[in-house]
Amino acid sequence: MRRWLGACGGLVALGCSLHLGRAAAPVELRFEAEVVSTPADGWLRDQDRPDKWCLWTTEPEAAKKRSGAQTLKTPVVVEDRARPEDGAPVLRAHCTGIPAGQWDVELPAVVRLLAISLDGRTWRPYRGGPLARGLRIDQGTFDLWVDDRYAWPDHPGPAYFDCVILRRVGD
Ligand SMILES: [Ca+2]
Repeated sequence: MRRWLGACGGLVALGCSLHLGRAAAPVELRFEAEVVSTPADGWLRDQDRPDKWCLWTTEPEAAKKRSGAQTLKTPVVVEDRARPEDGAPVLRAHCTGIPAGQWDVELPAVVRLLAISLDGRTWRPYRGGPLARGLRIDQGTFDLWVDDRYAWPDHPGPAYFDCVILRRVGD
């Protein structure tokens, strides 16, 4: 039930156009990282460990900063990791119930570098902004793999995986 609420509760119409002849109103889908990601034992609640994600629920003013007032965060990555299996486990975010169309994808407020992959094999660093633009989704699902792999030497600390946002850009 929680998974269902998390996925479907994020369907938000951001406004509707009054211009006749316009296509459907812009739509944003929001999937909470801790709802759609597996394995669920890949994180510990409010505990920092070098080999686990932390589901951080005790951050001051979390309701203002984080979607759902909580976020997953990585361990501190001191230097780039050689393999995905090092450090915290790779998380697979499986987003469902997506209407067919074209979508921009973004992860908000990452702060440092997450490792992301669209196929579970090819990785790249990601610090925010468009993760994909105009991605065609016809089968109702979007999968993203997220890992702790890249260091941020100038200001070491965690990177945040809060939620996956899809914004509709076309039919
Ligand atoms: Ca890892």
